[in-house]
Amino acid sequence: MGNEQCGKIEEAIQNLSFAGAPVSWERYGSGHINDTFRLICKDGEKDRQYILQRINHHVFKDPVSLMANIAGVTAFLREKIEASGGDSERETLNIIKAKDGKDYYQDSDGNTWRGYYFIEGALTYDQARSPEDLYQSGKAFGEFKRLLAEYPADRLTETIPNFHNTPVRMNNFKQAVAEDVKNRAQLVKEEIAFALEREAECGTLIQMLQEGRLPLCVTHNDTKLNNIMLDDQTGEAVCVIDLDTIMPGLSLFDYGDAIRFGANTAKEDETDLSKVSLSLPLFNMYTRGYIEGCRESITPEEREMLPMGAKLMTLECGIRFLADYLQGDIYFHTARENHNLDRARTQFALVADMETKWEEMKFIVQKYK
Ligand code: ADP
Ligand code: GN1
Ligand code: MG
Repeated sequence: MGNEQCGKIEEAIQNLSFAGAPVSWERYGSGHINDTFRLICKDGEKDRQYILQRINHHVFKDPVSLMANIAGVTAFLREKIEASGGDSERETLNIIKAKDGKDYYQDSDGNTWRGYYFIEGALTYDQARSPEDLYQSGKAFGEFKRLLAEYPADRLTETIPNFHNTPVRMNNFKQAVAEDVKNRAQLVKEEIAFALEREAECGTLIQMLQEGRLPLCVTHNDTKLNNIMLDDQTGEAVCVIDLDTIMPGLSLFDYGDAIRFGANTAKEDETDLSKVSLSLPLFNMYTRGYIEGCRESITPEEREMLPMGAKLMTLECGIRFLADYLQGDIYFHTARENHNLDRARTQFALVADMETKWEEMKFIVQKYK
């Protein structure tokens, strides 16, 4: 894709402190919410790359607090990385300041833009190339939990309240079914029934939190494989990215969302549902990496509930996609007709497959102490 106008992109580039002269930019990545660009600047003889993003303010209503969350967490991680002799330019996101010293730039249309140093020599993947990718990402998200265990969670603003509150998501879904603004509910009766049959389970984890049986942690909340940068040479996880939804939450949200996306044998929007299944080797490797990364920061009850985390995050994502389909595709970026419906169907197929593999999943999570 060539250079593309996106709102006030040139205004944003002028107002963020990128080194050198901007030469070109292109859309980058496969996220469903923000607009991401790779920007190239010429700095003397050197070409410098940056990430430039426009934050979706329909989804993130308070981008200023969101950026304060990211600035706080990345500063905290930077100190930890440097104290252990790591490379803080690669192992955490580094914000490019705006020319007025802020961590973002708000354009004259009210859009919020941010820049990051481009992490060189590493890439993200929409699907695992091998179980090792899952091991690496599990370890990185486990370490992320462990490192942030000491982060003062009261400094974080809840960027999207009730983000992984599955019962609330279920209620929103039921409302979308009842309102049926696009008259689509009749087309997806089976999918709606599939979700409603599982309503009683939705509150399992939130209830355990309320009873004090699961701890509230600092969580990432969007732990897709494509939110981990893997080193081109070694294949090792370099950096956890996409920090927009860092909030207090349950570790099971992070673990579960990663399994939902990374341990699926098919893509999130695959239309051939016979390709969708939970890969037990991928599930096994992510679990091993995650428990290793968490070390002592994971409790026995958290570990025991890992399969439920995987199932509920998959079900929840499915009902979010289906609700968006019913509402006329207003939340997630879509690239084709029925895109959200296709996504919902893969999630439900994956839930159904997890139900058949439940005993194996339970066995695997108990293997790693
Ligand atoms: P979204 O919220 O749209 O998923 P991300 O922050 O995950 O946005 O960025 C989209 C993609 O851009 C990522 O999957 C990754 O490939 C790439 N990316 C993001 N940040 C960086 C960075 N600092 N360096 C290099 N690539 C990055
Ligand atoms: C969105 O922005 P992206 O693509 O990383 C969504 C996640 C979903 C995911 C499904 C803020 O993530 O919650 O799990 O799509 N992010 C937000 O792929 O809603
Ligand atoms: Mg992302």
